[in-house]
Amino acid sequence: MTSLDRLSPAALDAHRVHGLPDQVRPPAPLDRSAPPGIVHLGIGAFHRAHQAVVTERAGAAHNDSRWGIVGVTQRSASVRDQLAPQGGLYGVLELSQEPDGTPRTALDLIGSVRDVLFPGEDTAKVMEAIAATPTRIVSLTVTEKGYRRHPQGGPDFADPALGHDLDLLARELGGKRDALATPSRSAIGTLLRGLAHRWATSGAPLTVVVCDNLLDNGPQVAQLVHRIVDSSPAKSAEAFGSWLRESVAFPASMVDRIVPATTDAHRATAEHLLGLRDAGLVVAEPFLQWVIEDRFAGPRPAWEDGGATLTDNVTPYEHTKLRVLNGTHSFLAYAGALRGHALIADAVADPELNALARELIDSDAIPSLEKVDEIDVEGYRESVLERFANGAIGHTTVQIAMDGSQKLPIRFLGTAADRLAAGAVPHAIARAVAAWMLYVYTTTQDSLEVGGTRVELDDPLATPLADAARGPLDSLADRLLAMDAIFPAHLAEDPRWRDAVRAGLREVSSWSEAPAMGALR
Ligand code: CS2
Repeated sequence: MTSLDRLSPAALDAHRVHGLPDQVRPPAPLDRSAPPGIVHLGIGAFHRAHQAVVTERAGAAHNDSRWGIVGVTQRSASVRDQLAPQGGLYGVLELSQEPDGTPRTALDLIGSVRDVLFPGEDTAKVMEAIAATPTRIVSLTVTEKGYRRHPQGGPDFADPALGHDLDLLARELGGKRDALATPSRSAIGTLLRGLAHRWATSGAPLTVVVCDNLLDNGPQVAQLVHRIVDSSPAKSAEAFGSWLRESVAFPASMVDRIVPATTDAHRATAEHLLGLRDAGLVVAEPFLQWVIEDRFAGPRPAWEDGGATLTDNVTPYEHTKLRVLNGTHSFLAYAGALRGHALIADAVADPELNALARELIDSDAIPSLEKVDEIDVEGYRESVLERFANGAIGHTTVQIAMDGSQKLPIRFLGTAADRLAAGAVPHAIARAVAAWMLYVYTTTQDSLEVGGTRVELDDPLATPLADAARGPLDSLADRLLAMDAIFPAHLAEDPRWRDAVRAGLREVSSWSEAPAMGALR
């Protein structure tokens, strides 16, 4: 444990008198006592390296202190315990490489987070924060699984966590405040209950900015929210639903920045640069993109002056990013792990995988996209592969491989369906799905080792996936394609798709340079 002082506004002020290194960018000199204008659900590393940075830069550009962020954690109090002693202050360590491989580092100190709440102990405060009049925006990064959607679309009303939260919502809509402090069990439950509390108190308009990797994310979440409220048995649900439709906007947004898990080596690099200990440090590449539909119910930060793009049509940017970047990312994660690559940078440096990644982009992803003048897809392909090659950030294949059952429909299956509808067989996407299948097969048989570590399947559907994966390898594709929680019937029953996935599985199972796949010996 280092003996350095802990980062905080006071420690930084005392420390700055000695001057900060050029690579350290200090926080914006804003009034941190001003009432926060944003509540963010899911204050994980991605939010702190992305929206919170753009919000800080926008505030600095206009000396505008209205947009402090109240962060809400999901599963634990760790981020609150990291940031509270630091007054919300933390660093974003930017890591990249010069063309000759020399590491390039910078450290952004971010002060836009004003408070962090853990619903397990602070639910009433979360509800009050969402309802507070100065709050104009609620944003979310709760990952694909946080919305509790049914695989075939719409809310998953059979989900026990959602059911628990809808009971609490019904109580609040019935005017009972006794459950206000009871924690929700889902992120969308927290959102709904906070909106209900706002409706029941100030009724002030609000904008919900979804920042997760979902297609058409804002409108999709709006539909979920409306369908859930319309299904509520509470007498006042209809009035609440009308308020939602009239006063709460759900613009779409596309977010992009590669943010790996923070390691002790990252923390040591930041401490060496800053001279203070930062328990809330996050790590990122220099690249950052945020494209937001300019449809707000009230005031917003001047995010365009913090690096974001405001537009009236996010869809082409979303589709391009999810299918080209995230689809290739997931392919390299599964294929890379199967071939023993611990890092994405190693997987994309593997000549065979690099060629297959390019084939996925050129043969399937790009042809499935609507052509728009604003996006140079070939240039985007090169920039994505170059970003993946950034070995300085240490982005692991296993981190990206997480939650495949939630990511496949968004990153692979939409592309596959569009290509089949166009009369083409998406062989590259089928190969990527096959790599995921083999990843499921080997990890659930406890026989995949990457970087000297046994890999476990980290997925909300890990149990049914393990059940389906059990059995002979040559019928694995049929067993997994039969899972309607992942594969829609129109796709799973298409013989062209089935044949392509089976062929893909034979191919990836034959990779001789795959030391990692013990199960196939
Ligand atoms: C990654 C994304 O973990 C993953 O699934 O593909 O987090 C990716 O790094 C971001 O979407 C990049 O913007």
